[in-house]
Amino acid sequence: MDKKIVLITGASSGIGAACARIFAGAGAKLILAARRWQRLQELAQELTAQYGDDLQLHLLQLDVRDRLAVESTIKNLPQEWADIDVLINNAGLSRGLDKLHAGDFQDWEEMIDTNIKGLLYLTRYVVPGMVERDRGHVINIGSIAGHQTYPGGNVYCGTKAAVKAISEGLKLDLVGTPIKVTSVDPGMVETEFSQVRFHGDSDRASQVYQGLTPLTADDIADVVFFCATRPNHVNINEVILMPVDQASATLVHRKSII
Ligand code: NDP
Ligand code: 8X3
Repeated sequence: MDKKIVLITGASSGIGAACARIFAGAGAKLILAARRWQRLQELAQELTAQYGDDLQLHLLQLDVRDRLAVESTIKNLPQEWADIDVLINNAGLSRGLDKLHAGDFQDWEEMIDTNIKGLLYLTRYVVPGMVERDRGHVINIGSIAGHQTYPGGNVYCGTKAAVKAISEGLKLDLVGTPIKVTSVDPGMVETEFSQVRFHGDSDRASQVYQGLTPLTADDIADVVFFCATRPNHVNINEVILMPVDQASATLVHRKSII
């Protein structure tokens, strides 16, 4: 990974921030993107304090839903940041857990625009450069929600099923090039994910993980890093990982609380 350029979307929190930490430790040059500028700056300060001035960082305030912003941001990257080696399409979110027939249109738009269209925009603007340079790796963060639908998951699960299909499609379309495509598909990971899903209702969010040991963002970053560091001829297509306390999208074991 030394001096390879790694672009991580959704780096201001959770899995994206954990990926930034592990790739920074391996000497990668990091492009960190998210909407919350302050959070990106805090992460940059933390990483610089840990790894010193050798660490090269480029921060982007970017909403992945904005196609024109994605286009101009990628096309106008400074020369020394333009040759992206690894794209980690991590930015994503769930909104609500309503039944489909009671669903909120704004929640739907946000999930579809971020999880599907945002991922497509980054891919569309970054991958041509990878093809030209004859090297690169796209790592999409999918979910078990793309493999199994759960009650109330309807549109979120639909977006992650789309990510699964898009990852498979990209792999098919890039065959004959050395570019790798991977989907890392976790079960329950304790991040800000549930806070965002429940629009900031912290009590409801913490109940999601009550009585079980969820995965951590670092667990996912570890797997992403493994996938990114295989020999040139090895492509990890898909990794599904869950906490030991989880057997499927709908079956988890919770220790009883007295
Ligand atoms: P977090 O809420 O902690 O992080 C989500 C990240 O996505 C934030 O950095 C946020 O940054 C960014 N993001 C959201 N919308 C946009 C946008 N429009 N433009 C740019 N960045 C955006 O959750 P996780 O770390 O858990 O989620 C990361 C990925 O992992 C998501 O794709 C999620 O679906 C997936 N996932 C999560 C699981 C879990 O249980 N936590 C399980 C399986 C998959 P900002 O708000 O600053 O823009
Ligand atoms: C996040 C995992 O099960 O909440 O993608 O959908 S789940």
